[in-house]
Amino acid sequence: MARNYRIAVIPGDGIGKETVPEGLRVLDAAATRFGFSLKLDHYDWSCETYQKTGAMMPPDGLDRLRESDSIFLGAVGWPGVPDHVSLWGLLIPIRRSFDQYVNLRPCRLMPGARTPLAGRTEADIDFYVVRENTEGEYSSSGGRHFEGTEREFVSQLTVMTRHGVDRILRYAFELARTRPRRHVTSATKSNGITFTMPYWDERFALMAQQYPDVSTAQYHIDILCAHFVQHPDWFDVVVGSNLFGDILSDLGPAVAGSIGIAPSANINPERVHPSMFEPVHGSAPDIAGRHVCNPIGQVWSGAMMLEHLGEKAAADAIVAAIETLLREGGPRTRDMGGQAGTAEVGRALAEIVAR
Ligand code: GGG
Repeated sequence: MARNYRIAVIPGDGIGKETVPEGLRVLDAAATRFGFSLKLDHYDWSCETYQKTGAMMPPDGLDRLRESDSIFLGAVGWPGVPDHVSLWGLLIPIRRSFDQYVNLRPCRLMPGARTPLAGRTEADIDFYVVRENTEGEYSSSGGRHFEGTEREFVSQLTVMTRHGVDRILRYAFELARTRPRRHVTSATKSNGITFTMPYWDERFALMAQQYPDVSTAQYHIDILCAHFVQHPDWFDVVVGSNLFGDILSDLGPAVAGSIGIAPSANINPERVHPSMFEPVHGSAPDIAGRHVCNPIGQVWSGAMMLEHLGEKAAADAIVAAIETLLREGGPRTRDMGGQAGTAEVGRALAEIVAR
């Protein structure tokens, strides 16, 4: 049977416009080698769209995306448009409308990558951050009150539903069962935040009872950040709320050598809706337009997309190509100590995948 996949492509802002073409180049090489095809629908939605039209995407944007098997996204955010406007205008509506409640973010020290942690090897840094992706601290509930007066104050609600907490915890435990160590760490801050975080802890303890074969640990987010740096080998699957998961999944790749290589998947595990694949990094206005950014996070996100689509062999070939390139001293961008441009790395990866 012909394997054809329809992919919505949104480069977005800044370096997203430079990394997405390299991601597509490598996906194209994988499609040719493994005998499937990708039909691409290109959408130029970005902060520029917002500046021209007052919205990050057109009114029928979500309906258009609904037609796709997956969404391949670059980065969102650009100076001149407040970050919360761009995020809530594009990324968050997609995550929420398509119930992409899992944000899966692998953190691995790749062969040949340089960790800032002295003496650490590949075996020491290899874990997943599982971030809750549709509720928690990212809530639109709150307000600005007594604006412009001395009594001015702002508030924002954190929303944790039993349904939302349980399903992300279950995903983390199920993921742990697929891994040799079978260990889940939970991140909260239950001493300072007295309703939502203790509730998460309670649900975590109950979920753990259903997985006696999985060991667990629980830390406050502050000391957990310290442990990421001092003891990255303690971690296997780390599950956290929307905000804590976001923070940990920048810190994780930083200890693994570069946030430029970190991929992520926004997954609707039930496959009722399309899932979305994007690098962890943002639009990086400081280096955008210079074609020096690292495309590996985008390329690796493409591998996660193929795995989700059922093209496991092609996904594995892309990850193996990244490992080969880094292990064998292939071209690398400045964030990894090299001098290569974005396209040079993309071309080298596509060449290895095609072999
Ligand atoms: N490619 C990821 C990206 O553009 N991130 C922008 C950002 O600020 N994301 C926040 C989030 O993931 O919640």
